[in-house]
This record gives sequence, C-alpha cells and structure tokens, in this order.
Amino acid sequence: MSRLVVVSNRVTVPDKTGAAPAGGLAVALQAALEERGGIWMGWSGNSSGNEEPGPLEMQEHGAITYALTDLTDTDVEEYYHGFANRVLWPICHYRMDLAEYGRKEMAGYFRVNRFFAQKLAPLLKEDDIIWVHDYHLIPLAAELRQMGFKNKIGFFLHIPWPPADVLFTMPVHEQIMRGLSQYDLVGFQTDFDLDNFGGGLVREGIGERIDGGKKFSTFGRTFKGGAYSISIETEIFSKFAIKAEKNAMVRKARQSVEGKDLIIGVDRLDYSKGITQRIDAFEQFVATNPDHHNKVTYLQITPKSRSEVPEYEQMQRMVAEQAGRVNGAIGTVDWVPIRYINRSVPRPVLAGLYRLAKIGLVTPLRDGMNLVAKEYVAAQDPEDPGVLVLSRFAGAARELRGALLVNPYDIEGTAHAIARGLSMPLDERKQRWQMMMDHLLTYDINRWCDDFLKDLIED
Ligand code: ADQ
Repeated sequence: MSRLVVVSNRVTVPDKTGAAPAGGLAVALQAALEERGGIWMGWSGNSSGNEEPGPLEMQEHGAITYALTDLTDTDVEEYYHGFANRVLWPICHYRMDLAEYGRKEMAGYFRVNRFFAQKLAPLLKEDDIIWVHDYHLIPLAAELRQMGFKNKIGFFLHIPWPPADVLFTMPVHEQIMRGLSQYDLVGFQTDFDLDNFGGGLVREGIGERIDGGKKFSTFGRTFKGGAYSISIETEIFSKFAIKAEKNAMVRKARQSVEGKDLIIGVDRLDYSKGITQRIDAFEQFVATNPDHHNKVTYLQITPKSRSEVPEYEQMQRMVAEQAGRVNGAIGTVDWVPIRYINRSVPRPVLAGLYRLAKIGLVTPLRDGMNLVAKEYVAAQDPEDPGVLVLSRFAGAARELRGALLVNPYDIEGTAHAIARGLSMPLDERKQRWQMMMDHLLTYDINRWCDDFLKDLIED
C-alpha cells in the first residue's frame, strides 16, 4: 500500500498524550494516515518573526510524521490574509464585492505555494499518494509537477466553487484553473460546484467535461473531477450528545431554558454564515408570533475568526450590536430573547446544546457543506428530535432532505420556517429526522475519506 501524504494549510498535531484531536476531519485524515503510514505537512500557524521561514519541524506520532513550517510575517500577510482570505474566500462565496486584489498578495500566494512544494519535495517517495486540502494550496500540484513529480495528487476544495461570471472577476482566475488542472482528481463538496467548475472551462473556451462528466480535459491534461460531500463522525457525535446530558454546563443550560423552546445557531463569525439575516428572521418571528413571547430563547454561539481581516472585525461589532438592539426592543424584564456567546465551546457541550434545541438554525448565505447542520441532526434524541432549518445555499441541503429548507435572504420565509418547526407534530419530526440520520450514518466522514482516496488511487 502506498504511503499517504496530506498537505493542508493548518495541521492538527496530537497533544503530548497522543490523544485524538477534536474535529471529524482531523480524526478521519489521521485514521487514513495511520493505516497507510504517512506525512501530514502544513503551516505551523506561527510566524518565524523574521524574513526567514525557518526549517521544517518534524514530529513523529505512531505511523504519522507531522512536518510543520513557520512562515514569515510577509508570507502570512500576503498568502494567508491577503490572497486566501481576502480574495479566494469571498470569490468562492460569491462575494465579488468583498474581494480585494493586490498584485503583491497574488504573488505572495504563488510564492508560498512554491515554498511549500520545495519543503515537501525532499520528503516524497515515488509512489506516495498526495492529498492536498483547500483553497490555500491550489497551485501546489503545479509546483510539484514543475519539479518533475509524477505522483498521484488529489485536491479537495472545502468551500464552494463559484459560477463562471463570478470566478472571472478574479484577475488570476486562469492561473487558478490551470493550477487545478495539474491534479489527478479534483474533489468538490457538491455536484453544483463541480458543474460550476466545468462551466467555467467551457465559458472560457479552454476545456470540457469528458467521459460522461467524470473527467475534465484542459490545459493539455485530463483529470478526474467528482463531488464528495464531507461529513462527520455520526455515531460518535451522537453518543457524545447522549453523554453530554450529564455535563454540568449542559445541565445548567437546560435549567435556564426550562419551559422555553431553545433555538440554536452555531457558526464561526463569518459573513458567509448569514448571521445578521438570521437575527433579523428571529426578530421577525417574534414580532409575528406573540404567542411565543417569553417562551423561546435563541442561543447564537459564534467564536471570533480572522479578526485581522477588516470585514470580520466590523462584523463582530455588527452582530453584537444587533443582538443587543433586538433584545432591547423585544425583551422584557424576565425574558432575554437572544443569548449571544462570542467564543468557542467544548465539543461535548456543543453536542449537548444541540440536543436541547428544538430548532437548529443553519442559514448560511453560501457554504461549501456546513457540518453544524449534520452535527445538529446527529445529536438529536430519536424519541423527540428537533427540526433542522437549513439554507438551500449550504452544500448540506443537497443531502439533508428532511430539513426545512429556506432561502436565507428571505427574512419572512425563514421566520415562517421557525414557526413551522416549533409547531411541527412529533410524527413528522421523527420521520424527517430518521431520513437524515439514516443518510448520515451511511455517509459519514470515513466514507467521504474512503470514497475520495479510492477514486484518486484507481486509474
Ligand atoms: P467552516 O466554515 O468552519 O468549514 P462548518 O462546516 O460549519 O464551517 O464547520 C465548523 C466546525 O466548527 C463544526 O464542526 C462546528 O462544530 C465547529 N464550531 C463552530 N462554532 C463553534 C463553537 N462556537 N464552538 C465549538 N465548535 C464550533 C469549512 C467550510 C464548510 C465545510 C467545512 C468542512 O466553510 O462549508 O463544511 O470546511 O469541509
């Protein structure tokens, strides 16, 4: 069996006890790496503090070698904040208005990818299978190919891929598409993203889909493309949620919402998640449903993210102000309608809170997949499951057919779905939940990982 080499912007290194890391993706990748033996390479998350990135730091844990590199401050600013988070992230989430192009940042992105390839090259063996993750590292295969590597290299994009007219607003779109063409398999979250990629090639007149749509032909190469919906450790998460009922923090939360219906929203603070529209929808729901006054609590858990990017800092202020304003407007002396928590909570507690909630409100404006939606489903009590209200623009909407699908831009529509969810009869809730849970038990994170690797390895 060939070795597996995973490359991602950030690497999850086990702690000193060797305990499994939190998060399904890291667990699944580590399991695949353990099985084959391998290397996980990426940025340490640290700056070297000077203009030299510094040597690779190697750590061995069982059959896995972790190879971490620091980056210089300039690298972090240009590659990570500059191009990855201020250009690719907004463009892939259909936000052309937020993309900020700078030649320096674009050059930095390609430079750091070359640097990663140079660091990786001496570690590679001829038959290693290489799996590159996410938008930070699109040009990595091109760099390796230029150095003469003929290995099987796969790429998985965790975020959406936009339609041609959105993509073409990005000055370096052709270089980015050329970068993807150097892989042997390019995986997207959904068939919509896959179609968008194919559509872009056709519109630009530089390529086409062949083999009944299974492959692309462009830039003088033929390579596979597929949709692989990322998922969670469904069974484990579900057990977590049962155990969490005894957790002290969860018990406190339960007492504090006694006699009230809990609605939960959990997202990184990001403009793609539709948090402000969601608060508007909740406000609208309360305004139009006086019978629910004092009987409902909306808990929004939102850890800060990317505070170095101005849009994120601005959003943090906006959401806090909005939650305060709504509470001021509709709250009473004994009722705080919105509870807003601006930090991360431990995963077991999160699982318990999902289970307490009658509604999981997952309404991104655009999302590659959205694992919160899947976690919410997995955490429910089969005898009394809650209702998932899910944006049609999350990749997860392609799979979770038992959800109440909403258009997050339609505030009244979302408000209406909240009301419908809270009054849904038990039988219908059970039926919808079972459909989603059955799907997630089959299509869990390990299945996602196996399916991708199988397609990458097979000729
Ligand atoms: P994200 O944009 O980060 O991921 P998501 O898929 O929802 O979005 O994953 C977030 C993860 O962070 C979940 O596991 C969630 O439990 C956790 N999390 C969020 N808020 C938390 C909090 N307050 N405390 C603790 N944990 C919290 C990107 C893409 C997604 C894609 C994933 C995986 O944007 O579309 O689904 O990668 O491919």
